[in-house]
Amino acid sequence: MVVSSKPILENSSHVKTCKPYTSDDNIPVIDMLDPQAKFHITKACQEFGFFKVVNHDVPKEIMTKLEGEAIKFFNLPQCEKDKAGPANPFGYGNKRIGTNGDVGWIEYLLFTTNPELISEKSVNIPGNSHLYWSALNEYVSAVRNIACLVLEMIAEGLKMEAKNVLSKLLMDQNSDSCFRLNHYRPCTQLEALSGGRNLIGFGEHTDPQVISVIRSNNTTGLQICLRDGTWVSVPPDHYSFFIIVGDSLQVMTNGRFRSVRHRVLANSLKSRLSMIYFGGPPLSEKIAPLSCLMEEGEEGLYKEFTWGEYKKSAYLTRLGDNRLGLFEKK
Ligand code: GA4
Repeated sequence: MVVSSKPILENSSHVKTCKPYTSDDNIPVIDMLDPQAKFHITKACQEFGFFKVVNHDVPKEIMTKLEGEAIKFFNLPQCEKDKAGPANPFGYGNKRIGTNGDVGWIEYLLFTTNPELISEKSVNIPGNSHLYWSALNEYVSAVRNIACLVLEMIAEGLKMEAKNVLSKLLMDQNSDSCFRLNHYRPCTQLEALSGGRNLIGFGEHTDPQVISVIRSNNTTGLQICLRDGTWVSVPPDHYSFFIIVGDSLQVMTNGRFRSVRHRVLANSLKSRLSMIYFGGPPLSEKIAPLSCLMEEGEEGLYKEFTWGEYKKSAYLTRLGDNRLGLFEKK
């Protein structure tokens, strides 16, 4: 095994401080009770690949229960947390992300959400793990429902013939979805280490799946990249969800929707806890532009592939790589 002699943080990246938005005026906010929501969602997916969802019906208790369990876990002594690792890919990970050399100022737990695999035995959570798993299962099923509802609204907004064309991929019992709890400790040495620049918590990347649903505590850190390349900070909102368009949805809409690059910067004062559901299709599912969305004579922008093939290729890349580039028709 090759062990780097450098402390892991020295290997991590920094970015120049960017001008953050002071409010979320520029990030689309979708009110799920608005009868026009489906049209606002499709517009947001095209322009940003990202939006915030309010007036959803997920009870706060479902969020706070899992957050409490996650905080209990991340507050355990390091040797206890290590028992749930290493993340390969599922389990507890510390600083290392993936297997290709990415690092960040982060610790996390990564799970599959496949009902046959998500069980108390899949990741060894120390302590009263029963409470942990019940909070996790309850939260995952609530956010899967939000993801499916959003996908159904997208199908309606894009006037597809059946509203479950996209959501059925996540409802399938073989859906290859996953879930992660990310904990970013405050980085008190931030100034000294990075000379006034920001330390990367989770490096910039796009999500390979169809759609991701993220919520966090009230600590800043998440940033998205706009079409013109500007990075903007997303003001956190404890009880709202943020939706991220993934690479697979970009392909299925033949590039109409945008899988958004995003990243998390470390915060020098407060710890950030986020929980993200990544809705993926079954491994054997063909990912290709949906014929019902193609206009006459429109060329598909991507080569044919299954989700399993894309995932395999994605897991060989570095976080910041352009993973879809390999599948674009030249
Ligand atoms: C990004 C989205 C999800 O967090 C994730 C990540 C995965 C991992 O952490 O193991 C990857 C990353 C993500 C894409 C490229 C590869 C794989 C780390 C990495 C360097 C769980 C996923 O599905 O893809």
